Parts: sequence; structure tokens; C-alpha cells
Amino acid sequence: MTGTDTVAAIRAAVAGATPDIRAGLPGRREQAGTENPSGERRLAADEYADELLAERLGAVDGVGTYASEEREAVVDTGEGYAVAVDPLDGSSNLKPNNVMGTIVGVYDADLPASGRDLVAAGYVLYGPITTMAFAHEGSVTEYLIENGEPTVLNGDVTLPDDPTVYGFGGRVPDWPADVAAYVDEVESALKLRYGGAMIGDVNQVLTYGGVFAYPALQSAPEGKLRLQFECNPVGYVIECAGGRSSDGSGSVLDVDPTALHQRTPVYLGNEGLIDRLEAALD
Ligand code: FDP
Ligand code: ZN
Repeated sequence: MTGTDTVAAIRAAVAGATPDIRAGLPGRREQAGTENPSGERRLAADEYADELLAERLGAVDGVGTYASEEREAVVDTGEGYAVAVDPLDGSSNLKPNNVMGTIVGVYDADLPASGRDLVAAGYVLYGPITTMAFAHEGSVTEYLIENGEPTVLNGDVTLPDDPTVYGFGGRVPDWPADVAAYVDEVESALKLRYGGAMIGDVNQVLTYGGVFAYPALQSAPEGKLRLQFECNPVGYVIECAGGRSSDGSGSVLDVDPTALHQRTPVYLGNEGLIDRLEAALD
């Protein structure tokens, strides 16, 4: 198998798992009674999606490592790429029946790896319909997924030139003053759209243009979102779609990987908005 074949097989495996992930949600909205490696309480649905994806992705020829936000350590699955997965992003949205996602990063390196080692990345959005944005070889394709089968909706997704939305996580009083000042500045031109699931909020930015952030907080200087499983893969998608990612000072893809579950502040969106953000945080 070539690298491209493996990436296609990973994409197909993720798409193929989505009907099973969706079907498993209704009975798994309660707490599992356990915590993930980041100290967050897990839902039964988080564990279920993780087990399912470990099985499906671990079986793909050319996948050598499976890692997940829900597991302390990586799983050795053979020879090949390392896949890093957030099985159910935004799972606190399951109780109120709001959107959630699945994120996958395909690294050609041992984990924790740099975002520059990604060869592909993508995410599934479980909304009124199931869609997937998948970045490979510099471009982003959007798919509709029905019965686990992807069909192309847009073969070259790019951020619109005229951005209209923004969404920032964390409590406003917990934002550093420079983040609050930046939001004051952009909210005169952009509409607030925040749903509390990274993938839902980022996909609005990909669709309408704008800026998503889970910033550094006063109480948590590293923010909340995880580099390997969330920030790198989604930053890669946004950059391949012509946007920018940042940790506040430069591309998220350049953040030094130090630990599998490390967190980083993350800012994603149209180039001009991220340039202004970095200037504001200077
Ligand atoms: P969740 O805790 O529901 O899994 O993955 C972390 C995440 O969701 C992101 O999807 C989301 O952007 C963020 O946390 C939301 O955090 P807040 O509740 O602090 O806004
Ligand atoms: Zn997540």
C-alpha cells in the first residue's frame, strides 16, 4: 500500500464508523464514572466511540499506532502511520442534543509529533446530517456521509473572503485582557456563534469565514484543547483551506510536542483575523 492508499483507507474507515457511532449515542448519554487522561469525566459514548475507532483504524493496513484523547498510552497496531483521534469531540453536547464531532490526525512520526508531521487530517461533524472535512496534499474536501459512504460535496473547500462569525471558549472573565480586547475589536464586524463543540464551531468558520478560539485562560494558560488530537489536525485542515492557525504567536503546527495529552491555546480562522490576533497578543 502507498501512503496515499493508507490515507484513503483511514478516511474510509472513519466514514464507515460514523453510522455505528451515531447509532450508539442514544443509550450512552450518562457518565461512564471514569476520567480521561486530561481529567475530564467521560460519557459512556466517549468510551464506545474510542473502542470502535481503535478497532476499525487499528485494522487498517499501514496504521502502526492508534492514540486517542480517551487513552493514557498509544496502542501498537503494526507498521505505519500514527493516527491520533478525538473519538467524540464536544461530548458534553450529547445531553442537550447538540452537535459533536470526530477528529483524526494522520502523523508520519512517533507520537507526540509535530503538526508538520501530519500527512492528512480531518473531522466528522454529526449535525442534522453527517459531513466530513478531510485535508490531504494541500487541499480540503467536504463529504456528505450516508450509510458510512462519503460522497463529495465540495472538492476544494476554502474559507470565504468575507468572514462573518466568531466563537471563543472559556468564561469571559477568565480571558486575559488582550484576548478580551481583541474580541471587543472583532465583534463589531462578526456575529457570535458558539455551540461548545470545537468541530461544530470550527465548521461554521470554515463555512462562513471568521475566527474560532479556545484561548489561553487566566486560570489555564495552556487553554483546554489538546495539541495531538484537536489543535494540530484541525489547524491542518484550516491551513489547507487557506486559513491560519495559531497558538498566539505562530502556527499551531509549529508547537513543540512534549507530551501526548499536552494542551495549547488555539486560534483558527481567516488569515487577516489571525494576523490581527497575534498582533493584539504581542
Ligand atoms: P467537550 O469538553 O464537550 O468534549 O473537546 C473539548 C471540548 O468539548 C471542545 O469540543 C469544545 O470546544 C470545548 O471543550 C468547550 O469547552 P467549554 O465548555 O469550556 O466552552
Ligand atoms: Zn475534543
